[in-house]
Amino acid sequence: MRAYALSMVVVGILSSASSALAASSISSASNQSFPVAGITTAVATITVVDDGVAPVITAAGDLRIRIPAGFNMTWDTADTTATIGGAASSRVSTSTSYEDSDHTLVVDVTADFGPGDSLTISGLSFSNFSAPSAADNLELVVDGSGVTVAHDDKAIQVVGAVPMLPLGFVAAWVAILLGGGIWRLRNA
Ligand SMILES: [Ca+2]
Repeated sequence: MRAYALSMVVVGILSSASSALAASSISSASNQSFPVAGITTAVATITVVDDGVAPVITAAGDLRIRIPAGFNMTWDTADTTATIGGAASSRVSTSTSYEDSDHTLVVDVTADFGPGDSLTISGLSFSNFSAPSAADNLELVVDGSGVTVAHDDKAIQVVGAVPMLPLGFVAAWVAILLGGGIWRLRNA
């Protein structure tokens, strides 16, 4: 048990050291929360910024944005065209593809990024909110190894659906209760 705890500390130190080295970043415009079984929903604009000194996003490695393993939603794979902006917009293709059972968005990088190059990605959607998932973060992957180099500083979560009464049903009951009250006042 003690050895396990120690190894977790070592892993923690190593992972914080590697994230300190990789200064590329990913940031969604906002947190997003989705109801279970909710409709396909547009992603908040995602901004990716490469390291200001030693860029790591390359034509060979491409750029992947991954929904965490076990998180109960997918990218909307019917949408294969992203809206791309930012200084590095000419260095990627707007045509998207998906991997990893639709958990990973692949953006084809066509030319290596320069120091501090930024990219915005929008016009895509999330789908298949199959069950509740606790708040988590999108992951940025910049080569085929699948290693996460940065986590989104905003959160995603799937929340249990709140049962909704049809509006007409609610309105009818309000009318009945009000009507009953008025009848009682008149007949008091
Ligand atoms: Ca490429």
